[in-house]
Amino acid sequence: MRTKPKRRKVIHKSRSRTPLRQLHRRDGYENHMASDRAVDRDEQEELISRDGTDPLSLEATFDQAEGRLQVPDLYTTLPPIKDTLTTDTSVSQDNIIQRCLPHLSASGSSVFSVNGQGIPSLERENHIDFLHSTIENARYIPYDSVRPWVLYWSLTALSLLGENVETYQQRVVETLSACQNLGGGFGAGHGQLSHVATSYAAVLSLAIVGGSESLDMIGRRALWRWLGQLKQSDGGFSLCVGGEEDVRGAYCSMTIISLLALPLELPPNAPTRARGFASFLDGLPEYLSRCQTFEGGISGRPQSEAHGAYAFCALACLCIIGSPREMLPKYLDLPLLISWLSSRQHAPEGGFSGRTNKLVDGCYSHWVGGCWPLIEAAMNASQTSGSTTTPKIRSWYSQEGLTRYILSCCQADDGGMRDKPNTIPDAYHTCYTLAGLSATQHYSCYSGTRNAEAGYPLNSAFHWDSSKKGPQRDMNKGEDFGDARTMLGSLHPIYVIPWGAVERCHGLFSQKTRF
Ligand code: FPP
Ligand code: K
Ligand code: ZN
Repeated sequence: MRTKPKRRKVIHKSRSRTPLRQLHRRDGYENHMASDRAVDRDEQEELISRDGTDPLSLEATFDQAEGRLQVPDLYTTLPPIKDTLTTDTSVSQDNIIQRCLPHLSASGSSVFSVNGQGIPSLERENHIDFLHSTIENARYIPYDSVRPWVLYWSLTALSLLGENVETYQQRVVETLSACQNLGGGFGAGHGQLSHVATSYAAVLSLAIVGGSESLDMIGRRALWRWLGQLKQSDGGFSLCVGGEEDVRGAYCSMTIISLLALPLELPPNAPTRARGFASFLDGLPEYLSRCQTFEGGISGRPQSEAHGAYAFCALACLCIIGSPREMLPKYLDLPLLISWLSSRQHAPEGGFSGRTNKLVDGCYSHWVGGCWPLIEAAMNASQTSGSTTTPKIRSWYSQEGLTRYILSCCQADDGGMRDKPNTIPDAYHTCYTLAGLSATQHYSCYSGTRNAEAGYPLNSAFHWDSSKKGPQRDMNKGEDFGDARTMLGSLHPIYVIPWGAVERCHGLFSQKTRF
């Protein structure tokens, strides 16, 4: 176990912490499924009276912003067009802008050093410390419902930060052995019902730490039989036996099936065999297609609201079934999807929201940001066979904006990454903000030539390559806007684990297509 290094806090600006930070500092564990601890209206009013300044007045913020000249206006000024109708939604949006502006203009980060362009440094050592202690704390009761997830989020984030996570092999195997059920799959803890999301997190965690013991402990035959019970007659998958169904079920199931090279044919006990299904793939792309909404985004189930997290699940699942160039245009209205995805990035905040009329949140750096490489791969289809490093379609979102949001607004003072300023950092947001930041630094490219190749039939996900874009290089502008110290490792665009972990898993199991 590493010893805690000395904090390298650089006090860059003469300002002390803003009252906002002191007022709303709370402790405790937050996972994304809990409601966000946003500063609400009452708190805003309390803040105005204590501080004596109105946080909704731009001037008050800007007068104190010493470094603002270094930051482009796009990230320091209000959007040029404002609807005059005031609603709860518009007030929340106004408030979040005011919470982000001091951070974006480099006046709010009292503890981070900023570069010449007003972008704070990545507080690597603090985040590493935060993640190691999160794994350490995962033994306690509050983590009972998310333990495999906490391992996955922490291990993925530590890998991105360049830490060697093999040291966790033994502990991960022990923890997850207790979660595995004889009837197949993993629950969140000992004696808990198997769930496809915890099974996904468990399988990915075992792949990340590596070692023969880790991957060999997975009961593949039981897992295959259990997954057969999740397959539904509309083509999708439920999350647990007899439980709800949404696109997470489809993505998590297909991730497990393809990474572990489980047979695609449904096990004999699968209920949908009686409905004429023979394969896990039957009706699946058509089901995902039905989840695209009138807005162009993708919802958790047909006839529901489009959300970035479900969009990633559906796109990644389609890219497991086949190549992006074949699957995405065939099953989705791509222009409409691109339009909706583009609307997820906000200015001046720079980050992504998960859905229309909602707020930016660091975790969508991955859920929304992770959709883009998959779409770009579909759009670059005609060119990829030539070169993987000079794509025709460069990034369709502002990488600079996202980088600014992540580094300015999502880094908690004492380590860990958060949803937005004044929320509590957690492993979930640390994982997905760093994954999003990493995707601005590396270009993922589909390199396969055809859909089905010899050997295991689901090969598409194993035909991706990664190349470095360079430190914080904006693919569209060709300019550097960050520095090399923010560079992170890269992740596989579909499995969201380090490339080596994917290769290890595929290498082992694609040879073992029989149990
Ligand atoms: C809304 O939360 C969130 C959702 C509707 C989807 C959550 C799903 C995930 C995070 C994806 C899980 C993926 C896997 C692979 C298991 P909210 O209302 O608190 O947030 P919002 O205001 O940003 O929409
Ligand atoms: K949220
Ligand atoms: Zn979030």
